[in-house]
Amino acid sequence: MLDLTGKNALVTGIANNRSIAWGIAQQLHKAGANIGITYLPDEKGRAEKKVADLVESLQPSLFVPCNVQDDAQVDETFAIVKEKWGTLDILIHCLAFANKEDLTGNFVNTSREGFTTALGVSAYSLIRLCAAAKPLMTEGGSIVTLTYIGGARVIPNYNVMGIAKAALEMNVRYLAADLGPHNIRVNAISAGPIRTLASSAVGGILDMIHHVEQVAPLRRTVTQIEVGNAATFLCSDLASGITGQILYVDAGYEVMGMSETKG
Ligand code: 0WE
Repeated sequence: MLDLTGKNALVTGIANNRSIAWGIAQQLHKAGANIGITYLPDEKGRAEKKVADLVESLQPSLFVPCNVQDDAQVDETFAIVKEKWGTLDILIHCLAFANKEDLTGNFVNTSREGFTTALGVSAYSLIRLCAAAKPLMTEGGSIVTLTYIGGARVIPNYNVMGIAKAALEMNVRYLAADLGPHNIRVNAISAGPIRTLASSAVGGILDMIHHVEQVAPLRRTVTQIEVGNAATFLCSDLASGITGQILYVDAGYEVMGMSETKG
């Protein structure tokens, strides 16, 4: 029933073997999808080698640099998709960035430049990728992005990323309405906290994981593979009636009130 054979899936946001995007790519591949990978290029080409080595087992038929802050790189990425694949079925958006100084301390001190950076990379980029993907999704499509509960409620230190995720979640709804007539579905997965390159760079992530292990209904955190399974479902025909939704994959944490107690 869940079979992505013959589907072309472009996955953004793999940095290393802890990336949630890596969990998603593995599960899409397992379901039979043809995989394309974009990576964030760096000056020394280290990222390219690292990601290329990691994804080798998925035999990606596309491997392209794409910094979403550069419109030319986005255009080039989808020109390559069009040339090599012709059509696109699945787009996975796992991109976020805020300046480190904006992920700690007093939110009120967020700078205009820091706000613009966070919203541009983390929220606007979804609109841009959807616009580029739309003409290639001629047989319909499924687009999945990653969000976090900090976009819906206040999480200490998440700060400007919370505003970026709130914008991203609203993007999902407007994009779902806009692209729905083309049979393109747009959904987000709100993942619970996971130790990744991005989360480990912020102080206190282990305390947050410990908190989730105490209070989440399942008394544990989630894995990249569990997020990958949910993404694979959303990209499959099993989810053909689902668009514009935020699906919490968080061991149930989101339903809890009084979460300082164990219920
Ligand atoms: O969305 C995220 C992480 C996003 C992120 C992380 C970094 C760290 C390094 C965006 N930009 C940067 N910039 C850097 O320079 N998460 C959901 C993980 C995360 O980040 C947090 C969290 C959690 C959870 C930040 C503060 C508090 C909790």
